[in-house]
Amino acid sequence: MKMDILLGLQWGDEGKGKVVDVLAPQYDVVARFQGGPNAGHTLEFDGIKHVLHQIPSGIFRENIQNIVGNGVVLDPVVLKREIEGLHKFNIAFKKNLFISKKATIIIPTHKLLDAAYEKSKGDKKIGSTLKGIGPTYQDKIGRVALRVGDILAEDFQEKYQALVEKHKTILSFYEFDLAQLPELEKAFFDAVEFFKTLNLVDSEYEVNDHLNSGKKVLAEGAQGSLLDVDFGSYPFVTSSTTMAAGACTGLGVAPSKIGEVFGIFKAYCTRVGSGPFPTELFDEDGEAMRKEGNEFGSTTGRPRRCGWIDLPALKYSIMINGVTQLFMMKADVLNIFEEIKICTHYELPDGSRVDRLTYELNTDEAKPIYKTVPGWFTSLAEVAEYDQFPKELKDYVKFLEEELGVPIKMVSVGPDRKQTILR
Ligand code: 2SA
Ligand code: MG
Repeated sequence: MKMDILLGLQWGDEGKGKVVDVLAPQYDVVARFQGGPNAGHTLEFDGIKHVLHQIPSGIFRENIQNIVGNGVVLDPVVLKREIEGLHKFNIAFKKNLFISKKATIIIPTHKLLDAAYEKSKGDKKIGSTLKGIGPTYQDKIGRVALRVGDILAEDFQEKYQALVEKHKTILSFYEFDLAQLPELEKAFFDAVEFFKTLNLVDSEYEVNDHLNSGKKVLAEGAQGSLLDVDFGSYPFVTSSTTMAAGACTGLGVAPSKIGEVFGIFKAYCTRVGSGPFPTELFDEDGEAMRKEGNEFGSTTGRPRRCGWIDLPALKYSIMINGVTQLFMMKADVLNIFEEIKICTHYELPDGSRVDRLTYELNTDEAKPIYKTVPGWFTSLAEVAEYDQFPKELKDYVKFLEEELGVPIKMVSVGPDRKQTILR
């Protein structure tokens, strides 16, 4: 069997959690390959809203195994809290959750470093979620990080202390107050004990064994392609490989074993944190989108920046990921607009038009060129199949599909599992 990949094509929060939840019944395994507690995947069913940070979105299904791969950075404190928070739903963690021993551990000083680095950047800050993501990946690449398997070894405490001393030296350079560290460490070691009771495995064998025995595996991306450390709007990116190739390195699956690549995008655009966003709206339309779409960070609660859909950016993401099917989310948020804008190009100060995200493209100077189309301006609450879509929505879907060159196979018209229309 080949492994399918599902990922976001914008700046995150495209609705990946919901799509995984809808697709999950077709899969035996759901696996996370990058990111960590910075992610917030929202799933809504039976009138309850769940936000998952580190646990794969297949966890609510009894017959699905959930794997956290080596490419992930894990905060034991957040994981413990997340698992405890789900206890009332009788989830079979022992049977269905597996964590790579090669995943990297976020320790308390990584979070302090995240805060210190952000503070030192002043108004050039990344707008990080302050979950310690950047400093942890830095230590991984710097070959000094602690990995999940290390917590089982006798010298874990020593290894931990060596890393903390290193961090303290850096933190003293930033004159960072360490008063909260003892309390954070207490919670950390408490969570590490809990962590030892979970299934810690060599997940690359797990995933490949599943594929070889004919099981269906879905790799679940976090954040979005435009936050990828190589191809995103650097330096305003996260520190992991969020694109499809990251599923290979983050799970230990060969490129020749990749099947479908599902690209998720919102019918408009949002971004949380700093960095360029050419189609961002600063007017009442943006405000209305935020309110209608409830666009607030599901991890940090920060208001998300909102704007119209950006086709050059989407085309770029489709290219670097090799997307084979598109899923459009949150179409219902656009119900409130009589007219909808679609950015097809950027105009540069010299008057030329481009639709490529080159290194030189200065998005502060690039002006989005819009095609304006009529909105459907009606509720989609009663829509249960594609034929019932208002004509304007069908036209919107068709126009995007033609421009993007990849079929839009699913359109979401509301938060519930049931409000997901297949084409
Ligand atoms: P970090 O914390 O180092 O990964 O931050 C670097 C940039 O990546 C952005 N980022 C995100 N963008 C959208 N959604 C994310 N997850 C949460 C959510 C975010 C939240 O689902 O809403 O609750 O605020 C996410 N995680 C990281 C971040 O904003 C920085 O621009
Ligand atoms: Mg999110």
